[in-house]
Amino acid sequence: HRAIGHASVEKVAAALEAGDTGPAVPDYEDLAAYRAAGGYETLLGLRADGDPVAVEAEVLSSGLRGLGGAGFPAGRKWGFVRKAEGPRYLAVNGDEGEPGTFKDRLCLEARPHLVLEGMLIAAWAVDAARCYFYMRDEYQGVLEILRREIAALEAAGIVEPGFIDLRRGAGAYICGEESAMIESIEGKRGLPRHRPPYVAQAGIFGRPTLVHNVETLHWVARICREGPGILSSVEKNGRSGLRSYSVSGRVARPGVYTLPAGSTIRDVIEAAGGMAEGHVLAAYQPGGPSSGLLPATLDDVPLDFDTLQPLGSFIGSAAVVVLSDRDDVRAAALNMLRFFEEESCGQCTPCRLGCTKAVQLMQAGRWDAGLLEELCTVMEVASICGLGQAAPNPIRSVLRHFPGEV
Ligand code: L3W
Ligand code: SF4
Repeated sequence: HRAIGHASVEKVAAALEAGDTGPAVPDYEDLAAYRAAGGYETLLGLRADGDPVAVEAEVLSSGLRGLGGAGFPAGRKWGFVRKAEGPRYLAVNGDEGEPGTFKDRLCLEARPHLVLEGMLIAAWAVDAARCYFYMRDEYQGVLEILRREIAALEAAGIVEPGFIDLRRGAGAYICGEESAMIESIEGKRGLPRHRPPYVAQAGIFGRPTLVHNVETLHWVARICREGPGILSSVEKNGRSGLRSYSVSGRVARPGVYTLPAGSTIRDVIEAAGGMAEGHVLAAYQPGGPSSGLLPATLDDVPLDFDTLQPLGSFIGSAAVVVLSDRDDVRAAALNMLRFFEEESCGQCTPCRLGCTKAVQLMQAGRWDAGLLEELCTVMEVASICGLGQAAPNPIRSVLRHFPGEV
């Protein structure tokens, strides 16, 4: 993954030098190369004589959980959507906007057809009438790859023209929230919806919709081809499966590292070449700003779904940012709240005004812990969507783990 990431950087530099301002497209596995290695045989075999219920059972037995952040069992969604009356849709959430997350981009820049085959297998399993691929517009190279490869799939007769509808996001973090993404696909402003109904019952244009993150679909294709054991047989610290950690901050080699789900922050740092020279681990963001900050003393906790809950945190989309003794956790938490303030869609008061109020309170010389805690509770319990509900986490984590700093 890292090698491809760096190749992209070099290609961009070379293209700019040559006066080419079009999207820089990294070297990737195209349809011909993917098919030469057996790609799409699984999909075509399943379409010929597969049993969707058996495939769903395989995906469930692998333990695959949604890798956009919430970790909902992937196979269970298929059952909900298939049982609902058609027409049904599938949507791929490629709006990777969580600060520190870049795993989906590298997935698509390396082997886009694994994601596309996973998507088409899932679409077959729920009998979807159309797939909407919602892609972050900032990823211009990825968009170009998808345009080319969707056209190639149509030309090869693997999908009907128009079956895959590629949509571009417009830079709003909130459009990564599944119901806001659906509003955006429908051509409206990306405002999250209330649940229930879940999107599995009423999603795009009110129809049952299966929503999956990019990396989740990459694993669907691999599970169907290589068997559920590729995830379920990997064990570490009592956890099973694999996680793709996007690692940045004070490490020697930032990048995406796919490691056992039971890995600790020490394992992740080791995979990333250790701490950057002259830096000592002081704190880390385990899964995006919504997961807050944890101290270096909590370096033996498996960074997996559920394991961080007792610490008031969660792994989310596994966006690990490593902070050192030269960083200021208070400033980092303020930066996170400024991000939420900027990206709040403004639809509900606890989040819209709560984020602004939190930023004001966090700028005071000394944090008013009682008032901040009251504000956090209101935001957590009364906000419509995950953005407002999780925005208090950086504040609470600093109050809990770094009280001396504030
Ligand atoms: C049918 C039910 N479906 C739940 C479905 C639901 C959704 C999925 C998870 O994500 C995460 C947050 C951060 N019948 C159902 C059902 N579902 N119950 O399961 O749903 P939910 O509500 O638990 O979470 P969510 O709102 O989808 C929130 C993460 O997102 N986050 C940031 C993510 C950033 C990225 C990125 O940059 N790539 O993903 C921010 O908070 O971890 O846990 O499909 O419909 N009874
Ligand atoms: Fe919008 Fe924030 Fe309310 Fe979510 S919690 S609907 S982002 S205002």
